[in-house]
Amino acid sequence: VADGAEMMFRTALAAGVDVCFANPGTTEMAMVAALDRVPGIRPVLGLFEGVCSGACHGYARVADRPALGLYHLGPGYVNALANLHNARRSFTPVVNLVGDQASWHLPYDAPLSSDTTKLATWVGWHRHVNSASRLASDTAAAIHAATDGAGGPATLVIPADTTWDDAPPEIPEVGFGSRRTVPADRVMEAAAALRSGDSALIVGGPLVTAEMAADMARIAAATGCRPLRYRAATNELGLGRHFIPDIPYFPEAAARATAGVRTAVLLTEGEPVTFFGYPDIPSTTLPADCRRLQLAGVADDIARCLSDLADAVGAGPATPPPAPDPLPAATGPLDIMSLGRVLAAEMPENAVLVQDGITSAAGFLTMTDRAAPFRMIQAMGGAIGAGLPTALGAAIAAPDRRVMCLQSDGSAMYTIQALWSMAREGVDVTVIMANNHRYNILQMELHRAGIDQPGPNALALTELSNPDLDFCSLARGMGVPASRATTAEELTEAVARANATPGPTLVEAIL
Ligand SMILES: Cc1ncc(C[n+]2csc(CCOP(=O)(O)OP(=O)(O)O)c2C)c(N)n1
Ligand SMILES: [Mg+2]
Repeated sequence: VADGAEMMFRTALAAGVDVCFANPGTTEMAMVAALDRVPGIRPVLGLFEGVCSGACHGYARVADRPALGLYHLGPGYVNALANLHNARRSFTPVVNLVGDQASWHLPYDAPLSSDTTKLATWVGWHRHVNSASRLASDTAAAIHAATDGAGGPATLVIPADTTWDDAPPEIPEVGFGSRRTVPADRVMEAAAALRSGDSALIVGGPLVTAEMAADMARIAAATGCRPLRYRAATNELGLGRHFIPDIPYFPEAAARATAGVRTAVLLTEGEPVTFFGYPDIPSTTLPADCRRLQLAGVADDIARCLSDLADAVGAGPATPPPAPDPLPAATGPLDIMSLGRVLAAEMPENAVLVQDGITSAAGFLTMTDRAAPFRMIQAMGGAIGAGLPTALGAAIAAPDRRVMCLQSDGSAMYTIQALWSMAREGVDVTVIMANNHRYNILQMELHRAGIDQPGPNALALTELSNPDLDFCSLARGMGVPASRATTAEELTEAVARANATPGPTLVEAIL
């Protein structure tokens, strides 16, 4: 006879969910044992739960189906939450299996007990499993919930007895959810609005493909609208693809990007807002008197809606974008521009780039159209510590592609142990560690707040020095070969070598 845990994994496998990023404990032992009876599921150990949840995010952003995250009661799940928040904000399907005390042990209030079900409410759909006979159907419900509409994390709280008790051997019906189709009359209304002059077409959501960018360019050519991206979690970019600018991060730049827009047609999550509130600056970035037309949201099929919209405005056939000027080779000391040039020049064809460079990515982001075609993943939730785990998950999902990871130093240290999982799994990842020895963005924010000469305490909380972090030693200590570059020539050489070497390599770029 099967137990609940075995039927849980068999159900996941029946849906094509076959990777489990895990950090287990005693309450999950029946699950751990069941993985040897359901060998189709690949277990990947993460040495911190935030590694597992970030890896689930990266995996789904490439594989287009969820992975399982396996966690140990409330404390383990809480450790996973920041990257689950990033997954939710990126509309990424993830299925969380959170072990809990055996139901009859809970009243004794043992040390690891907490209100796990209450914690599970934080990032979306959640269910407490009541019996072993329900575990498989609850798993099917979680898989559907994670993939339906907008997509996002779905969490099962699983008392240990429901995993080890006998369960009926039937696999329930299980499958993925779907997105909605935007009705034709709404598309016609938006087409008219785009033609009204001074209009903008703002697109985002889980994935903006090269075809979607081409449709945006066609619609812009037909209507004169301004095409912009907003909250696009994954983007297909690079040579031969239309360069559609993002609405910038800082509010002044964001307001400039949308200045003069009188009609905005939105196919994304809500209207553009600033990341934070600042005194005397509006929270929304569109002009106050601009008409907003929400054509599609993230629960809709945005790709289909865009192509319907292109038809509705009578757009011409897709044309290739104008060829950009060739990039001059980067030379001399590293800065964010030369770092960007090296990355653009060394991007392997069809790579996946996990972009978590924070301020060090600013150069590269102006020249994405010079790189060989690639897919870029960025965590939309703003919780730092996403990059390395996301790269781990992306690489497990795409064993035939090189994963590049542009990673800033401060963010890296939240989940640095993802490097160990990369080494253990032997995944092909090139990490470019942009080491500027500081929380640079926070120093920029201090400057924005009018503090030009931060005091010693403000510096203590924003400098990553004394001691300096040695990322080459950290990487080697976790089984990842590493080297350091201080010039563009050194970085070019090291990245080219890393890209030609199977397995993970870290290149520390000193800025
Ligand atoms: C979970 C979480 N904690 C803290 C922050 C606040 N925060 C935003 S950026 C940042 C530092 C980023 O430094 P680094 O990764 O080195 O990038 P840099 O700014 O130097 O480019 C911090 C601490 C956050 N966004 N998320
Ligand atoms: Mg930094």
